[in-house]
Amino acid sequence: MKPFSKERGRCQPWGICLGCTWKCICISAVVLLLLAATVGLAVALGLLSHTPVNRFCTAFNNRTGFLCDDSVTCILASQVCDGVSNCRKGEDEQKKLCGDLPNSLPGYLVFRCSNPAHWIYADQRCNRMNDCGDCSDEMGSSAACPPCGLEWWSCSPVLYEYCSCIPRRLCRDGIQHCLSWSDEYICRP
Ligand SMILES: [Ca+2]
Ligand SMILES: [Ca+2]
Repeated sequence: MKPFSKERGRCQPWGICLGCTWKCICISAVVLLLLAATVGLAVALGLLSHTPVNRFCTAFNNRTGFLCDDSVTCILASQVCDGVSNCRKGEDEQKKLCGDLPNSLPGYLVFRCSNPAHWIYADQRCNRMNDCGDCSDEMGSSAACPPCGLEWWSCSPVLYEYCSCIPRRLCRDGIQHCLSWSDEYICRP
């Protein structure tokens, strides 16, 4: 009867067995498990560091925002391509976003004014300021802004910077801000 060969059952460095012993099967299983764990970790890390596909987010005061790579930080739309890195890795200033404004920006970051030559960032719509220059970002069906709200007084302003609401703090300050003078005679700050 042929004696048991020590070669039989020996594991090669890469974990392949020449024969079949329990020790060899165990070592092979451990190697496979380690490989699987390494692959799993790599996939998990890859997913974690993956750039968010949809960067739309809502910043403070319900304003349209841009989601940074960390998937947590939501900066204002108007902070994208403003020359300042607001996201940790500067992804709000990358060339593919800012190379051909506004066409290189995702549509949700842009509001087109009535005048086709003018555009503003989406968070400047309905902020009560006349950013378009013709108030199309504050009045009309395209802007679809909510009523003035408690902090504002509704009137036709005399100042170019406002459209249909003036800050209530300007009421009764001795200076006309509404065409009707209602800020000085009716409104209470
Ligand atoms: Ca920026
Ligand atoms: Ca505005």
